[in-house]
Amino acid sequence: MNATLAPSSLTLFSPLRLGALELPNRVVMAPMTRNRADNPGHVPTPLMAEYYRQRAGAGLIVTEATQVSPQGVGYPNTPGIHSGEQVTGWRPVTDAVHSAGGRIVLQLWHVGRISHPLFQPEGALPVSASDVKPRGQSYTPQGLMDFVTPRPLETDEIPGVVADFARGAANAKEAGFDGVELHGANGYLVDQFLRDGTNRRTDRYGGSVENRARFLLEVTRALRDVWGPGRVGVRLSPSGTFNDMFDSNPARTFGYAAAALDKLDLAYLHVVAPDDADRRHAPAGWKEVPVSSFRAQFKGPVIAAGGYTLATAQPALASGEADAVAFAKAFIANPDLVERFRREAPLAAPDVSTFYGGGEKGYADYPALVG
Ligand code: 8OZ
Repeated sequence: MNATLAPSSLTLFSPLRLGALELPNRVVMAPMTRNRADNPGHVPTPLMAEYYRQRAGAGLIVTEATQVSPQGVGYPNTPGIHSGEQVTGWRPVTDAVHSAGGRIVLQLWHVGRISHPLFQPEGALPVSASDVKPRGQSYTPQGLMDFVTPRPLETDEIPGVVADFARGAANAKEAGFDGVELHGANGYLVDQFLRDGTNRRTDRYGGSVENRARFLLEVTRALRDVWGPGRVGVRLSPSGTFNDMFDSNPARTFGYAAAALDKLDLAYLHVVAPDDADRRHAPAGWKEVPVSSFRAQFKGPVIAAGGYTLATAQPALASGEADAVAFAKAFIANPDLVERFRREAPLAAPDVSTFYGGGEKGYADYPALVG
């Protein structure tokens, strides 16, 4: 087991081994889309290096979701990991975090149907598991537009998409990351294959839970082949309703996925807990799946995410629900979050208007308590 202390004596400040990664504390910086790669090549910028450097006190930084191909883009100004310029642009980010004593893994992403022809090469249709159109709208460069009905990937195209993820993993290695996390959550391509609300396929990637999990497992194995054991994490959101997602039996679907992932030498499983937004948007038949439900199937370390505070994270560790806890909004406004937690200092409130895009304001200008 990863934990060397009895669960009851664990705190957020206890060290933790996640596969091959050694964390000095259990406070993880959650992946957050910040839309600052504001250039035509979707190249990470020096400002991004400064933003991540400021947050190197985290036990582990998981970067913002990063597309593995031009087809995988679905929002303005998100960074990629498919071109040489992007690899060169990420290098100052990993160097800055490492020089400041931190660890950083890159989150690999393909949005699938949560794209729009305006983001796609030659205005093509976005791809997905099946032709199921999400309700809602896309934030295109020309403003909000209704989502479109995606084009189901042909069976023989799927190895090419798996290869895009593998190339992203190899590029992440070249850029100096400590590992990669597969974005299998929040209604993007991997999740679109996994859940039966978006997967109506009749080939070996659809139907049974074994078939729906095949894409997730093929991609994860490809990442493991690039990185070796203990340097690949996977993020899942079993209760998530964001991006119009639904599964008729999430405990079974995600229980199967967790058990299969248990055999793939992961660094960790990253589970998004149900939150109030999921409950508000819950369709008929929605079932909440607690983070702790996967402990039986997945024996490795678990990172819990989704609305935790210092007050709720400590019991989550002490009870054995999770081995580490990821914080999102708190890390936006408190670059030295671990230190603030340690001192039980008050937290600064983030400015929502600068979450998604803009420059330095509301991004790299939140002060630390000291220095
Ligand atoms: C908020 C806005 C844009 C993208 C996710 C990558 O939900 C995202 C995302 C969140 O995982």
